[in-house]
Amino acid sequence: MTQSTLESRLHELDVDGFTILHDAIDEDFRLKIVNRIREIEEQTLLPLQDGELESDSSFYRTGGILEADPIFREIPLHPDVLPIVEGVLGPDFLLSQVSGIDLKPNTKNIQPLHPDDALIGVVRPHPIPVGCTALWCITDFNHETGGTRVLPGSHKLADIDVAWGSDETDEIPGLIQPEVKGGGIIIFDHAMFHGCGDNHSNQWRLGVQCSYHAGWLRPSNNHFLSIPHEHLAEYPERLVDLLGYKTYNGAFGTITVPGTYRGATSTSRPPRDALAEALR
Ligand SMILES: O=C(O)CCC(=O)C(=O)O
Repeated sequence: MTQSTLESRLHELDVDGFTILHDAIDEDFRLKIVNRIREIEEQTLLPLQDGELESDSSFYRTGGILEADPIFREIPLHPDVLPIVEGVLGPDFLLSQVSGIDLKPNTKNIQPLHPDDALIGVVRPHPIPVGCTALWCITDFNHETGGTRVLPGSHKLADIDVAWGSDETDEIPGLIQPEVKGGGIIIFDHAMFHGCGDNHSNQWRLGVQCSYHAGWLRPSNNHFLSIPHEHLAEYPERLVDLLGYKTYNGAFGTITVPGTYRGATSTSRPPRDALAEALR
């Protein structure tokens, strides 16, 4: 990527909160990703719980994919994505999570618009970005398939004028659902409001969400590498929590093993309380 292309991508991210790299994924690699994620889904999908119906969920989420197959390790290292993410987050940024999100066909998947950094207790608009997602569009993303809806410029808003958790967000002025063919990548600032739409088509809609965080979002010391695991039994439990073995709000610091679970976007609600706190 040339310096001037990089600068124009960063300008788009600054103004709109997102940029789209079309045809950014090698076609053979894209097909390998589809096949491997679908295999992992088949092999690891958790059984339905007592009373749970397949129709209760609208998507499959596959986590831990870096360990599931070495092919996925190329994803966070995409040579056109890395300089853009560095331009947004600064040097030494960190990988936050990589997972597949496969929307079921003919399903109500609409997801309340949300920022990915709702849990970060920093007043909006943030003075600097704290996170950035590269959403790999593995199959076609558009209105028919439930492509991601984005609200350009919303990373610079304190909030959006819509009832929290409302699925009826299609009327928000300025909301768009960009057409991205399988092989494109949407890169967005975590503060930008976005969410997937209903999949009206007969095909599954597969994306891979690759999220990065600013490098300063971590303690000064790396306790996981500094303190041998086998010594932890001698530490007070509270201290072990403080070292990072307890999650923040159940969402940051989770352990992910390769596997697929069912989810329902239309009933998944971002933590409004956490956001309200941040806005106070
Ligand atoms: O898959 C998409 O279109 C967006 C998913 C998303 O924003 C999320 O799960 O937080």
